[in-house]
Amino acid sequence: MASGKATIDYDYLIKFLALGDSGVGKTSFLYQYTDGVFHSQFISTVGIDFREKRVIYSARGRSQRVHLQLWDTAGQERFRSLTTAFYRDAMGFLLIFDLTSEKSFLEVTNWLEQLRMHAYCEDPDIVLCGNKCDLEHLRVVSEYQARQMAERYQLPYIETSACTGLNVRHAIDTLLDMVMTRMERTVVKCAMPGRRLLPPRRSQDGGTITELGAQDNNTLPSRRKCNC
Ligand SMILES: Nc1nc2c(ncn2[C@@H]2O[C@H](COP(=O)(O)OP(=O)(O)O)[C@@H](O)[C@H]2O)c(=O)[nH]1
Ligand SMILES: [Mg+2]
Repeated sequence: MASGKATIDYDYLIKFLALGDSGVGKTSFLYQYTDGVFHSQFISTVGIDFREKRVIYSARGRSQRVHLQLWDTAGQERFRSLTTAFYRDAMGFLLIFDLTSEKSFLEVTNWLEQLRMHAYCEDPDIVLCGNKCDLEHLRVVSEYQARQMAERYQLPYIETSACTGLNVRHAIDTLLDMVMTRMERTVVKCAMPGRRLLPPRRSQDGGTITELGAQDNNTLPSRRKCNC
C-alpha cells in the first residue's frame, strides 16, 4: 500500500534564478542545460517557470546529491514586474546578457542593483554570462569590455551559447560550486561557539559536478536549504 509520503532522495535542494533582459536567451539557456536542446523559435509554456535537474556535487572528499531547481522569469522581466518574492528563495543567480545587444549589456548594472536590493543578502552568488557567443559576426560587446564589468563587480564571467551548448554546464557548475562553498562555510562558522557569522568568500577549491538527468517540473519539498 502506498504511504502517500514523498520520497526525498537528495541531500540539497538548490534554487537558482536566471536574470537579464528579455531576449538574451534565459529560457534557451535553461533548456539547453536540462534537456540539451535548442529551439531557434522558442515558444515558452505559460505557467511553467522552472526546470529541474539532479547532479552529484563532489568536493573536499565528499559527494552530495543535489536537486537543482532553475527558475526562469517566464516573461515577467519584459515589464520589470519581478517582485521581491521572486528573488527571495534563490540561492544563486545567473545574470545573462546578449553579446549581440549592447543594451542588454548596459542593463547588467541595473540587474545587479535589483539583486542587491532583493536577494537574500547584499553579496549574493552571481555568475555573469555573455550569451549567444556562437553569433561572433553579430557581436557588439567585446570579451574585454565584459571582463572589465565582471571585475568591477567581482563576478566570474563566462561566454556561453545556448545554441551550441558551449559553457552552459560550466556556468551552472561554477555557480553551484560557489553556493555549496558558501553553505559549507556558513555551517562551519555557525558551529563555532562565540563566533560571529562572517560573509563567506568565493570558492577557490573547485568541486566537481556529475549530472544525473533532467526532471519534469514538480515542486519537491526542501530538505536542507541555505538562506544565509
Ligand atoms: N544564436 C543564438 N540564439 C540564441 C541563443 N540563446 C537564445 N537564442 C535565441 O534568442 C531568442 C530569445 O531567446 P529566449 O531564450 O526566449 O530569451 P529570454 O527572453 O531571455 O528567455 C530566441 O529566438 C532564441 O532562439 C544563443 O546562444 N545563440
Ligand atoms: Mg524566456
